[in-house]
Amino acid sequence: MQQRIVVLAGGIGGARFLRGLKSAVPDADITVIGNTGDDIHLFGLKVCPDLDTVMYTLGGGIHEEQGWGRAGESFAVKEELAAYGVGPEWFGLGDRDFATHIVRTQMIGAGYPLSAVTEALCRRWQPGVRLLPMSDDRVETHVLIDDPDSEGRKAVHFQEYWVRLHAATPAHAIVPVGAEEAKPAPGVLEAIAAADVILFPPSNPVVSVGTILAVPGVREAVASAAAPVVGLSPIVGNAPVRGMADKVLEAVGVESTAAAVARHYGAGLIDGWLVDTVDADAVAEVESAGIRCRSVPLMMTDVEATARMAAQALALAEEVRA
Ligand code: FO1
Repeated sequence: MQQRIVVLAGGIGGARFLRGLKSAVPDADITVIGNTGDDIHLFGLKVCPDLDTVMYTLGGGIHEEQGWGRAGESFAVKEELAAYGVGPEWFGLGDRDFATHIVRTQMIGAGYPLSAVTEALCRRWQPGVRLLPMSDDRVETHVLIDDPDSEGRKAVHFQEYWVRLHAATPAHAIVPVGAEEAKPAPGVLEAIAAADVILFPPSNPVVSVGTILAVPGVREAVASAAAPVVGLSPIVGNAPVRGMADKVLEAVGVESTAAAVARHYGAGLIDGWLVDTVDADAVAEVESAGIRCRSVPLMMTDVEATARMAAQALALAEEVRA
């Protein structure tokens, strides 16, 4: 029987991992539960960066070097908006990408839920996985930062913190606004319950995987699933492999080490954890927290290296199942 794999994914790291996973197990039935806390409404359009990054990466449309947005992109619409004084200028929406957001917003306006819209968009891109948003309800991650104008604090949208401010100012709290009232999208809990293996890719543990787990019912479903749950550390040598995960880990009081992230998820949630070979010293610490741990190369330098990581994650899942 086809192996059923469920992956809780953020943007670039999750998408690249999925490409390796598909290459490692081309016949597997893969369901991706995508983070929608990074979603943002701009120019009247709904933009879903993480869903699109997964869809474009697996569908062959991604800007490879950048990791987000479309290959062969142009920015005429953005330039025209700027000529009218309409921003924000700090968020790079390209012309090709705009079309996706127009279709999505039009369908949502016509009454389709985000899960149905995502399915429709994937009909074009054929990502080779079933891509589900974590929820059809609006969830928006906000970051609490110092406000230099009032000498107090203010909340900004995650994209403003990440893209405009480059996560350069300390984050005091990360709040997935709307998560408490959100329901898992159709198929999410069913996929988790039916999974043979559940994987946490090297995505951001706070604003990507953490936000998916914040949707009521998802954490409980993962924790009580019959399937082994295995994660791959996004932290290598005490620093994020890419992105600025250390900034948001600090906000939730978690050190930027492979072992600390494993303990943050905890033995109640994950059964296995892969750390990079440079973090081999962390294996004993993770195992003492009740989580089976192995050190293997975790740099996603190309699809082959990523496929080997995915195969190691599946092997660890088999080991904990036994
Ligand atoms: N990341 C940037 O660093 N700068 C951008 O201007 C930017 C625009 C953008 C537009 C569409 C999209 O799907 C993603 C985009 N990203 C951009 C990536 C995104 O901000 C984050 O990397 C993810 O939300 C984190 O997973």
